[in-house]
Amino acid sequence: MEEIEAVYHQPLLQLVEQAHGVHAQAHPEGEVQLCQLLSIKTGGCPEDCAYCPQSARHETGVEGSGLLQLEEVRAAAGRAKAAGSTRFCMGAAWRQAKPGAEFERVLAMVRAVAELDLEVCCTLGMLTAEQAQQLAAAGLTAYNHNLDTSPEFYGHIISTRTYEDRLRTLAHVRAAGVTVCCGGILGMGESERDRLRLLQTLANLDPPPESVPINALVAVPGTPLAEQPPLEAFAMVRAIATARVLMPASKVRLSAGRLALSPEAQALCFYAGANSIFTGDKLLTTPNPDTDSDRTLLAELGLKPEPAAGPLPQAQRPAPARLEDAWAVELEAMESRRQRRRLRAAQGEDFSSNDYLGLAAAPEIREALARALADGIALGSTGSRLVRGNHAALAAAEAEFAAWQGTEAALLFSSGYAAGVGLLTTLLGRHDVVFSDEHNHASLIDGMRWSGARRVVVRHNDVAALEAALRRETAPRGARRWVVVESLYSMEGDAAPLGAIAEACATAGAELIVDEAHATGLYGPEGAGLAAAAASPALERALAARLHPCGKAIGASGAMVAGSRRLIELLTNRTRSFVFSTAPAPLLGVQIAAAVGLIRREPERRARVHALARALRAALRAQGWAPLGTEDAPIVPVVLGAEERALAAELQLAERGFDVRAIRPPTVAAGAARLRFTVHAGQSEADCARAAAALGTGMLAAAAR
Ligand code: SAM
Ligand code: DTB
Ligand code: SF4
Repeated sequence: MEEIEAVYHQPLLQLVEQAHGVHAQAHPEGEVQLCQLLSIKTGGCPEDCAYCPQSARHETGVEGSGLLQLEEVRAAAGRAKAAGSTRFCMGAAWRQAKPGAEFERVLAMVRAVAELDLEVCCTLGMLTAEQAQQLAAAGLTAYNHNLDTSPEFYGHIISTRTYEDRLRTLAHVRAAGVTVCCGGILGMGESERDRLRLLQTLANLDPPPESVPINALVAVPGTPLAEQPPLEAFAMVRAIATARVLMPASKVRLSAGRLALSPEAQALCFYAGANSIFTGDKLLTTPNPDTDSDRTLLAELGLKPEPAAGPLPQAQRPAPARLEDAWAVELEAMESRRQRRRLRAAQGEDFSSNDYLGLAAAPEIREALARALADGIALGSTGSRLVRGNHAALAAAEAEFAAWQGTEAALLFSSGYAAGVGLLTTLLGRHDVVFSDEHNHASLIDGMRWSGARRVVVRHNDVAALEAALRRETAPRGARRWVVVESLYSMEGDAAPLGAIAEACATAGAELIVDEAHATGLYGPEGAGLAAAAASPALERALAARLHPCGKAIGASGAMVAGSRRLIELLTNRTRSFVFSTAPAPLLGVQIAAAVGLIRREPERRARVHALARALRAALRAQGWAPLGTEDAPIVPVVLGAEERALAAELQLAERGFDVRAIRPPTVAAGAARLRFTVHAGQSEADCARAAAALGTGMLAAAAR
């Protein structure tokens, strides 16, 4: 208890700062889950909860109602979803849920809401173990059952049931595999110690509740607590911050009582770790801020509604007890969404790989590897780079790479993902702000998220939007601002306006990080990439690091980060995906060095790729398609819209001997499913024409016209 007191009684800003730090480590920052409440059975409750307008023992004028009809609930849930809520919570003014027709109707409601892919929560009073299991089987995500206050103060508020009753229901919920939503109310006349005892009790539940609603008393005339003075805003902030520190992984919900909280107080609550609110102008029976004012508040604070998580197995159906069964259910759910992917051997003419220059099988590189093998190169690296794995071939590849890029140094990572996540988690501080192109690769997004920096997503390749965001979004004193972009986008096939982006960064004093995944080897002097091509004083000033995955035009694997000697030394010391990985096999160093040499010596390879890209685009246009992307870029996407169309096109091309892959949501936006063609130096213009014809002569082209 002393520890909790020490957290709670810190100077307010220090407490908020601590909580914010905990929050940033465990949750995507700047996201707030929107939830909608619906009272499915109102008033007339036999319990004597002193705060509650629905108790039959208080004269509150709440109009009672019987249990709503299924269709009313389904319609309300549909409206909630359309308004952006991702969780729907149904409350009934019952002491306990009684078995029978009404409970069956509640189960049907749970099923109906789950079918809408919303998280489903219920609060129905006490439950038996069997009822909890029935709700689980119907698809319930969470059960809300609050402890309300400390065990010591509880008797002052409720006499008709005990703390132990509450804990028993919570245990039934847990045992059924439903997540627990459990919190309390502040401002009922309890002491500060009572508030801390409540938080302590919640945090000591094993595991702690996944969801912790913190309510401020809505003092309803007619209830025994009608005359309670309003809760001090800072008490709410302290309780939220302390809950966040004690229960880092839980959703902390800023629940009832927001009408009495100023926007500034709510802002502090969000900063301290609240990441959910109830929206809509009514809670269960009492008023709540209207949707428009909440929307304005969130926009002002730079917060955005948390996107739907996608159907969790738990949200859909009870999680089977056996792990293998639970995995089977999850795989089936993917199958039913047509999102179950399978590893398969490549077949057909290659119009899908990223081996743009044909180096993955180049004889010159084979020879370099054969020579190294003949010279007795070690096959395994035997340890991490900082221990025994720092093989001369890896260091030589880095030196060759840096010389090519014109940077002081370079560092090899075992994959592009490891490099992206590692670079960003090392460089970005949690107080920093990072401006991220909306089409950045998942490795960059994960790195930005895990860094804890505040992420501002900027419209794809829109320099004016970036400039506006840089003017608008400032960083706290001592923190930095970063811009993270790719130089050629993998699913769009278009190049970034790097010169203008660098100017914007230099003007705003922001640092720039460029991922050259698809441009390395194809553009710029000696194929060094688009950053090298865009060289300018502004780029020189702004560019902090560039990332060069080696599994695309270089035809190998791994990834290099290129930059200053200090940058590379910092990464060598601090980047966890580097420090804690076994070094790549020395042969990878030989392969990358040989490929870089070839790229520098043979400009004709990339010239071929650019010519083929133009040829394929022209051939597709001739068939009536509108390929995306920069004219000479080797990635040639054709948007087909619906997933089914993209899949049918993939199949049709496969039947005709071409390997072209459909790219579907969530990799691209809904309704923007596409085919992603790529071209390779070894192909001919005639090959491109045949591939376009294979798409164009099919029923797809007919349907599109
Ligand atoms: N009958 C069920 C029960 O007690 O669990 C469910 C409904 S009850 C209205 C859900 C929760 O809303 C209560 O546990 C309480 O924490 C909160 N609540 C009720 N009236 C409130 C009020 N006037 N102000 C703040 N929170 C309130
Ligand atoms: C919770 O802790 N707060 C929500 C939800 N759980 C069910 C309910 C608040 C109700 C406020 C009073 C009313 O509107 O009746
Ligand atoms: Fe009934 Fe729940 Fe209100 Fe208590 S809080 S009176 S149990 S509806």
